[in-house]
Amino acid sequence: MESSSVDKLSALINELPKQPWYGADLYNWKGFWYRPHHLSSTMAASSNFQAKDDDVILTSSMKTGTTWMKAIIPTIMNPVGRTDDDSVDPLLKHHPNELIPSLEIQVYSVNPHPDLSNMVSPRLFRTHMAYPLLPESIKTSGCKIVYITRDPKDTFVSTCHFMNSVIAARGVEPWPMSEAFESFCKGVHTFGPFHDHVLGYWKESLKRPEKICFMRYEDMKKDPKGEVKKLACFLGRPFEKDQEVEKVVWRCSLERLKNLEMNQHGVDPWLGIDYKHYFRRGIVGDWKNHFTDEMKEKLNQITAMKFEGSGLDFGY
Ligand code: PAP
Repeated sequence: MESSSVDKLSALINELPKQPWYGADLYNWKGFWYRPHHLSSTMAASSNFQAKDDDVILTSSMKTGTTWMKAIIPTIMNPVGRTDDDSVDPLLKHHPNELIPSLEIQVYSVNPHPDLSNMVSPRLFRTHMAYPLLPESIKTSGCKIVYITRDPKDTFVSTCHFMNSVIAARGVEPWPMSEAFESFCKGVHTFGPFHDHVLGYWKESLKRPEKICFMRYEDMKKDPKGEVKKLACFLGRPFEKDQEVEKVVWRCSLERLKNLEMNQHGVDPWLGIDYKHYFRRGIVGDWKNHFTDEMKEKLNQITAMKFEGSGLDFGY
């Protein structure tokens, strides 16, 4: 970026509301919270990305099961995902982050006008952008959006573990869960507020179910085969045989991915984060191991209030 653009961006960022989060600062742009290094690329992607009709865009807030989907969507879309030969599975050599590039973390992180002309269609992308911030062409073209969300209590616990592991590797003291919880309840966390993020996609998915497939982590855990079948139909890649679905579910399972060499020892080159941190317990209800009754009541109440009348709940 030219130095005058960098100066303009720094000036803009300095004007934005700011809050501390896990030893760094978050900035609020158009109602959502960002780390400064994600902000410029998010702005560039939001204004410059041109979607194609056959693109698939995976969207989510943070720690809601995105990595699972980053494995499943390419496996559904790639013909080798359904073959019997496991040795050709791209997941053996690539962490799911590498199979479906992030608009803000990868594609637009260096250049605000990247050349995407060599990408083979159908292109797969992911983003943590909230619905109102999505590039216009994603909303108006024929491309499909897959959104994944999760009970906010488990999302919060997953975020705590992930962020404290990430900052520990940089020598930063862990952020106490009680402080992180207050911040989450106020909606201050990367890509949040969680509830606004979820509602934006939920409401749009009700209006345009053929455009947005709204998925929940809990449904995936309960019936992975059924959910993967539905997703494959939505993406225009229905399965012919039950064995194919079983293959996709197994290849993308936490148990398998967690134990692959690449995911145990690799490092994300864009974020400098060990790949192993993306795979933890993967259970529904881990919040019960961390929450007091007051925390449960408080977050449940916020969720009930925010989602009131929307038809959306996490009643598990
Ligand atoms: P991201 O936002 O950084 O991409 P994301 O993948 O959305 O993170 O969330 C990580 C959670 O998904 C972790 O949950 P936990 O902390 O409660 O354990 C992680 O374990 C879980 N996860 C990752 N891969 C899978 C998978 N293949 N199946 C089920 N859960 C998974």
